[in-house]
Amino acid sequence: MAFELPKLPYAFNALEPNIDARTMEIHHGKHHQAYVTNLNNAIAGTETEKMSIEDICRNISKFPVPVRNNGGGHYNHSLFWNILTPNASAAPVGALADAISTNFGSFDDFKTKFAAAATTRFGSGWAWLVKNEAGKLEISSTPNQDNPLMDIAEVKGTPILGLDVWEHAYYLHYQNRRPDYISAFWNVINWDEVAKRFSK
Ligand code: MN3
Repeated sequence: MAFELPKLPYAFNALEPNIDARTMEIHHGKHHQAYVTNLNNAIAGTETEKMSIEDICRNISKFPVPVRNNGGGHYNHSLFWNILTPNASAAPVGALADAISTNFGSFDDFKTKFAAAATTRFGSGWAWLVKNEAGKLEISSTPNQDNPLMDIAEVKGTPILGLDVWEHAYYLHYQNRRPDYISAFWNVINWDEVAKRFSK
């Protein structure tokens, strides 16, 4: 079965002023759609069509570059839309909050370290909060559309929070001010969804 563009769980303008409506519309409808279309084209008529996007990522070293770029693009953006919300709480609670404090010192320390990973990713890529195989939290960043599920990733595990730092994610509103976009990201995080991914 071919992969499909997931519906955005809120309106294009729902994340204003943190992420503008025009950016959301193009990012979801054009960029993410292109990853889905190109992934489907890259795997058409092969056994890969029967695989989940997670399993494709876990075995990505066996696939050609178009599957890595577009499969990663599809997985990453599907995660990204779901960890954003117009009804954000300021900070996580419960087991996730405890794990963040244990691993990074405090929630503020975590934010500083995550923002540094997002800011210093050269060119296009993503910053991640990862639950590794030992169940511990790690911060990482990946180039292009790679992600921590991939067998080629430096830090491997399950991504539970991700921030797209490609210019297409922020340039219309923030131009070259990536740090301002990263600051705004904290206002629109769906911590319930991140906690759900953490507890899995
Ligand atoms: Mn993107």
